[in-house]
Amino acid sequence: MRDSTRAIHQQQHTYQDEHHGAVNTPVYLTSTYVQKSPGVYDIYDYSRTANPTRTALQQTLAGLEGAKHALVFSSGMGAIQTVMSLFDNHTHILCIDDLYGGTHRLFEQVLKKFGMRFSYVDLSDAKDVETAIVPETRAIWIESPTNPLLKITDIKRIAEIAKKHDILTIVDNTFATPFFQKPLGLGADIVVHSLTKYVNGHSDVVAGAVMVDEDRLFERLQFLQNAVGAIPGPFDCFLIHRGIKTFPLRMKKHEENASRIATYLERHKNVKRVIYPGLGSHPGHAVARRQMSGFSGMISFEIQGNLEDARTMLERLKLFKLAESLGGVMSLADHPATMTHSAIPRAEREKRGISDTLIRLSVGIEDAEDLLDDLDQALRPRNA
Ligand code: P1T
Repeated sequence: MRDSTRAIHQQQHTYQDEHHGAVNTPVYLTSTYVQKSPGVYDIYDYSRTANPTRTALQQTLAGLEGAKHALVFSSGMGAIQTVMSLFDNHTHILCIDDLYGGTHRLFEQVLKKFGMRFSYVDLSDAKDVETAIVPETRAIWIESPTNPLLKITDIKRIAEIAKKHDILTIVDNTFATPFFQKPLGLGADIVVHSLTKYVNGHSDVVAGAVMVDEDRLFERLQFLQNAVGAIPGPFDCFLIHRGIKTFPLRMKKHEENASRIATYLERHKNVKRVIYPGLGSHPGHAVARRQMSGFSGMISFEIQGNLEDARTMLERLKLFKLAESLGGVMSLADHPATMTHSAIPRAEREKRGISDTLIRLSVGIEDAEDLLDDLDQALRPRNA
């Protein structure tokens, strides 16, 4: 089955309603299940451990990611925290030097307290990666494209280095989505997602996922999912599963619109630089072409001027809603320095290139002409 078919049909393969012939997996609003005898039951005993609505979603996600196993969580951060619970307190994690602000906050302000160490390097140079690996390194943490600077990492090459050192490659695939990129096929060991974004796609659920191929790793993560307990409710699972039916269709439109808008911005005189992996000017364009089947719907750009110019432009937008998050059908605009990445100290933020004039767009699936009109009126000079 191809992705567009799988998005619609997978759940009938996972769940067959023998009583009523329902075409969708019902919402099993139950916290517990009757046992035949103490400790004797078929599959389900308690809904933190497993729930049929969740199981059906997990199997569809595994199918889309090309993974053997998937687990879903109450948020992307819940998924990431659970993955980090695989490691002990002496662990060092080597990370790409541009990460979602919340992931950086979890690493620096929570996990460091328990003795874990993190370093941040530009993964584009293999030499830098090799020298940054220390005896305590247990994993390399990649986002590709990154949030918010859309840096591209050659996942296959990093996974080869990681294997040589017997450490895990973990990829946060939220921005690319399984529709455009399948990191397990490139050698990664673990893929994480914020399902809140493109996969659910309607800005009405917060959830996350972890996908793996290896059985032993899956068993350890399944144990941790139950032990930590960051699980989504059945209704959220139902909504995500419903969203997935149009996921491939939506991704094509997100990309088509983003590509037009990136080209428009690149020509605009009030725009200093545009970052979109689909543009020939992006330093990671060749790698992105190789490892992705499309460039997704996120664009970052710097406008001419200062913080006030950025603020004015963002306040003028009408269709693009000024809001955190991304990946929904509705276009959103974000100011990373004061919104999604404000938890990163200013000096570090600026060193990485998250300036006061950086704007991040999550391009939705509206008519591209309307989105271009909105950007056009917002980008006029501040006193015009
Ligand atoms: O919000 P949550 O579902 O917990 O997902 C966290 C997360 C993980 N990984 C990436 C790459 C992310 O972008 C996010 C969440 N990001 C935003 C809310 C944002 O606006 O960037």
